[in-house]
Amino acid sequence: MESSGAADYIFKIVLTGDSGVGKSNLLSRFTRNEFSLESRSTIGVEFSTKEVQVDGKTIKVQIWDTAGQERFMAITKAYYRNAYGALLVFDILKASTFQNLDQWYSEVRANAGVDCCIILIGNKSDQRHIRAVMSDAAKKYADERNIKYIETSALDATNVEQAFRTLIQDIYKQFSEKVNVVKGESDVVSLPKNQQNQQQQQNYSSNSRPNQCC
Ligand SMILES: Nc1nc2c(ncn2[C@@H]2O[C@H](COP(=O)(O)OP(=O)(O)OP(=O)(O)O)[C@@H](O)[C@H]2O)c(=O)[nH]1
Ligand SMILES: [Mg+2]
Repeated sequence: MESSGAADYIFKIVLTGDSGVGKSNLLSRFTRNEFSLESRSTIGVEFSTKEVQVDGKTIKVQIWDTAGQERFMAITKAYYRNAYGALLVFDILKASTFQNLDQWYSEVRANAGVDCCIILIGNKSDQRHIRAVMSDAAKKYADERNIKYIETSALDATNVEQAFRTLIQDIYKQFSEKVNVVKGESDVVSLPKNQQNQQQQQNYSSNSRPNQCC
């Protein structure tokens, strides 16, 4: 989608998980509809944006693609700060990437906040005939943490758009609920409506974040 330069809201989201699970390709599939069989491992952090429409609003998402290699952990976890959502990615063909999820999950919770929306992504579903992690096990992991589970393929594009959109919609839904609370409180505080809107928009931009996310 073309950037209109006039987004209603800006949400920051992060991609996290072991090296090689397909984070960078999920991002390039979502933002540019591109896939590379020989993509290089991310060094530190990369960044893309995309605008999406939700509920008649234009939402600009800033997507931070973090390196999965252990040696970058000190750098990448700093980028979880102020994130409203995260895609926690593992490779359904590689059990170790599923076993390591706790580490990534804890880092997101510790640095982005307990309220950050998280979706568990089992990537490389195009190769599901040789999968090492069963859907039931991944679903159970997600259910125990009260998060959603989606299987994707960056290679053939299955569910990639849906995964990002679900996360963005979840963040927006949480945001709308908070706005309703603020509106309720504003009956008492009586802020002018234009000021309320400005304040709410700032709260959900990447630069200002008095409260943790959804
Ligand atoms: N079959 C298949 N291969 C994929 C898929 N997504 C990514 N790959 C391949 O997996 C390898 C690693 O993909 P990347 O996107 O670079 O992985 P990453 O998670 O960004 O890795 P780091 O940057 O090191 O953290 C590449 O060879 C991709 O072509 C997928 O959906 N299906
Ligand atoms: Mg990468």
